[in-house]
Amino acid sequence: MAKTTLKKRSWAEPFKIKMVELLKITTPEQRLASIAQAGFNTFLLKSEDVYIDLLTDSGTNAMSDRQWAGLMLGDEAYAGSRNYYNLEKAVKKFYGYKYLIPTHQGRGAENILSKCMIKPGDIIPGNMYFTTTRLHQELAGGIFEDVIIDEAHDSLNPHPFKGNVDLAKVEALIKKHGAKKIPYICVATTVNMAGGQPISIENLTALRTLTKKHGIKIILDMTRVAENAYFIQQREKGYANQSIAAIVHQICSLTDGATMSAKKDALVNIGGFLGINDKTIFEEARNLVVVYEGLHTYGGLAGRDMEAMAIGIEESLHDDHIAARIGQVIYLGEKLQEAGIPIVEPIGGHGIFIDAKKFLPHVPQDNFPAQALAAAIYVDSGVRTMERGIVSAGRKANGENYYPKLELVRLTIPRRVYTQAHMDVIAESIAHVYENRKKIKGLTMIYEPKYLRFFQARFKPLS
Ligand code: PM9
Repeated sequence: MAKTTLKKRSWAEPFKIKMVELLKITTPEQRLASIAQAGFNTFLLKSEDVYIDLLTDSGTNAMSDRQWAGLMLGDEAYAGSRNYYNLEKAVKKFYGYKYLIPTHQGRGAENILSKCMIKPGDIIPGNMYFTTTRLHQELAGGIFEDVIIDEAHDSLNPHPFKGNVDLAKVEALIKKHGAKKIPYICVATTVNMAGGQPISIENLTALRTLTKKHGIKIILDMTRVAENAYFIQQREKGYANQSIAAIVHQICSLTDGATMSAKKDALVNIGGFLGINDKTIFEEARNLVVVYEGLHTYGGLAGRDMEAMAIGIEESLHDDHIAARIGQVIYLGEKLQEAGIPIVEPIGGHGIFIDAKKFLPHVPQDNFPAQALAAAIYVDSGVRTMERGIVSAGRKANGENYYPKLELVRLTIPRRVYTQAHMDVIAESIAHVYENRKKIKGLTMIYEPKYLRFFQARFKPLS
């Protein structure tokens, strides 16, 4: 008998399942009624009407048994909870920031930071906008300027670090406005709106040198920093033998502070923080947090949530965790590529981003192709995805729509939640929708809220 040899070795999740949550399977007729009732906005669906929920990886992670045990150790004192000190220890040890302000989630930290650091008329460069981050910058009177490399706006460009900052764009802003008008550069890891694309250590180091020369701070959006570190380990010369924890520490050391939505990489269902090295900014932030979030030793969180976060931070940096997490995203992405679905390449860290302009070339951007596609996917299989295009981009201060180059539907994979079989079902559904794509017409918006319209806007089909 011929001997079979394994061509490659598969990865598998570094955990086993201890508890399950049952899902409801609905009919296409039921889903059509649900999405119509939700104004063709997947944010407005009831979760019980969803089969596989890829709306977001935010707060949707499965916590470990260690984290659940941590919940029982919650010290719910109003002031000075021991869990706060455990969290402070974890942030110092793994990220290296000197001072910690806990917040209820990422945007709580963005609000405090923006209020502390931005004066009206200031310029805030960033490697692509993020919805809540830009809004807080604008509400503080700042003006966001996109300084990501051009390659990031092209869904098919294979650049391995599409999250990189274009230093020439930063220099041009310094020349135009003067360094005094730029309090900090906001640098995101695993750039969300670009399709989960990483920034390299080389680029961040060069940015550090440039900003130091001009006295400009770097504030990291470290929401998905461990995923970014994985791409550095896999793709950047000199990092193949470094641990995720070491790379994450190095990323943070190149910055002056960070905002964190711990609901993503840090493997919790709620929580965030502001980490900062400057004592003056810390003292102002510590004062402001009591206005908006809660006392500076809980920042809107229960003690038990801070404990789960401290444990989650440590678990998020395990090499086997991150390899399996991104391995699952890549598994789904490759299935979609095999089916000829146009997706953002290279495959990103936290999800697959379908290029809706290429998927539905017959639907103009003013008729919300990504929004329409997300609704069609839900009707096909009960898989809930999210629009990341013109609806998410919102309007400029003068009321005009932003027209982002990328018009995407995001299939975001929650951490430690779904199996490979779920990924197969998702890929089959998208392929089916693709075969029938000509039937998808666009939408018109019939209700538009003033802020972050993608959360609550309502639509109706064109035909
Ligand atoms: N991101 C996401 O689904 C949840 C809200 S928007 C649909 O991707 C970055 C890079 C994020 C992020 C949230 C926040 C805000 C900041 N930066 O949601 O307030 O991806 O915890 O964090 C979402 P919070």
